[in-house]
Amino acid sequence: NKHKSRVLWFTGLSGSGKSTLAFALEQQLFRRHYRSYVLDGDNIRHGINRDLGFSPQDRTENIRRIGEVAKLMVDAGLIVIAAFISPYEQDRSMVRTLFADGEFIEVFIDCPIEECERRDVKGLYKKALAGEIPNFTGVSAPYEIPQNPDIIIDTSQLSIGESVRKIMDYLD
Ligand code: GGZ
Repeated sequence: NKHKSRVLWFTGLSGSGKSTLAFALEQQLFRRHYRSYVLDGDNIRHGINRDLGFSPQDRTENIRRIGEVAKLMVDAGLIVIAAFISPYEQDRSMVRTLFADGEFIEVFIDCPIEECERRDVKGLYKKALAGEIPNFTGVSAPYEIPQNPDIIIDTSQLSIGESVRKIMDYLD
């Protein structure tokens, strides 16, 4: 276990490609015999955080708990990839304080909202724009752009492979 365990914290809009990129990166890390684990809405919001919704307070609590879980997993020696919108700067910097210097890597998954709306993988933007989903990030709830991310990935410009390589280069 000679690699340094850490958390790669993906932040970005719904549909920006966080989960897709997270799992592609996990695969690449696995090939290199690194132990990693992806935390995302599917394994967190349906489980430990199923009592939480999308109000500002609930999002803050969502991110706080995920930060604590990620910390435990980093203590256990894993490379953790956390893929959550995490729209508030204050919540992201709070999570950063849980980790030692260099252990928390903020990755801004930067995709123009027009492109996220065009992809609309789950039809959520359509519903949100029709007023059927309150507090939808980018439509009726804020997304605070990271001011000082460690890595920026524009998924409207880079392929998945190129994006994975950019992150691997950073880790190397
Ligand atoms: C934003 C929402 C909302 C609202 C449901 N706003 O694209 P998805 O579907 O699969 O990912 C989104 C996910 C966001 O959960 P997070 O835990 O990442 O959010 S946060 O970090 O802000 O706590 C989206 C779906 O949940 N979803 N309602 N109102 N996204």
